Amino acid sequence: MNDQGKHKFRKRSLTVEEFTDGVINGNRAIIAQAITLVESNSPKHFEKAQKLLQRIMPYTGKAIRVGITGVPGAGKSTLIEEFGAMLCVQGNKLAVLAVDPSSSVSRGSILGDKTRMDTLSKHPNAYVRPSPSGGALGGVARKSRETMLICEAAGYNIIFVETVGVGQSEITVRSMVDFFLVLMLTGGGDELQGMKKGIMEIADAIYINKADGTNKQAALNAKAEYNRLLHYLQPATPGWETRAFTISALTGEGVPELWDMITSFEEKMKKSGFFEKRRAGQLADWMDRLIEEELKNRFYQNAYIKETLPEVKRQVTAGETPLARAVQELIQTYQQSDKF
Ligand SMILES: Nc1nc2c(ncn2[C@@H]2O[C@H](COP(=O)(O)OP(=O)(O)OP(=O)(O)O)[C@@H](O)[C@H]2O)c(=O)[nH]1
Ligand SMILES: [Mg+2]
Repeated sequence: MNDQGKHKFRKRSLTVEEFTDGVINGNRAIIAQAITLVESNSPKHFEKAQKLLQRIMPYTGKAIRVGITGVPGAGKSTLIEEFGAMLCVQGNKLAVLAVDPSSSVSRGSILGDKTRMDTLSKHPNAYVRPSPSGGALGGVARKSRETMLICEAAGYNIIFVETVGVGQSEITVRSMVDFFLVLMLTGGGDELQGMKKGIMEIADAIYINKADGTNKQAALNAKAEYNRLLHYLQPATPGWETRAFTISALTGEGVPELWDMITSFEEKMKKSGFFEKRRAGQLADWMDRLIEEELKNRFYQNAYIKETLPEVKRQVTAGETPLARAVQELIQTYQQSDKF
């Protein structure tokens, strides 16, 4: 665990009331501080952050939450910039967050390159926040989830959660958004590969980006191919048909239609009741995940376990103790020692 964040409060720290009022009034400086608070790993900040989250709860949940993924270079930043600018001009308030477990301050996170979202991050209606740095996916995602709630309470009516398309983080982002958008590229010849099947199964829409210039025809072909494949897959959202489209983040072609689709999705899902049902399910899943994580951390951080685990492991691998019995004994001793 790093305790970065601990030293960020040099000024007098705000009270929970001040945080709450500032967030609800959309005060950008306070929103930023509130996010730093929920991102902190210090137990003291944790308490305060939870109190803040409790207070803002009635103001949360009203935004449409959109997940955006795609391999590096797929055009996520370019699309968010273009799409985001359009939404802000229409009077929406947009928050752009990121989930990037591998990011570190030195290496720069996906949204660390704010320069690539230059126009958007300067727009008064947009709030762009890079991924919390470092740590395991679970921790990063929890923080992003809480950041999302802060943004909602601050009046942002559209939330984008960006993640880079490299495995587990996509599933995690899927579990915190209403609509999940996957950006794809043409070529590579692996359209048919199983690797992409997994991602197609959690997508609400697939967009073949860079459908411009000489690449346009290839993009149209890829779209047809994806649509053929999607036909055989179970849609990610019951009552919604996941389809493939072409788009150009660079020229903006297809961007207005993307928003039309997201709004019709929202309308349809709210009507069917699945919108609320999914959100409730997501919360229940997150709760299970947090419990698992918390229990696991407590176990491995327990002084007795830390001390004896290597020896017990040695006994098991040497064939001196049966595995299940060793585990049972460890847990029992942990439960007893944890009482103190
Ligand atoms: N021709 C064309 N180029 C595009 C389009 N969208 C993005 N690009 C270019 O593709 C490159 C990568 O785009 P980014 O938006 O940085 O991609 P990304 O998905 O954010 O990439 P990472 O941040 O590395 O994960 C840039 O040089 C963009 O200018 C498009 O629609 N058409
Ligand atoms: Mg990017």
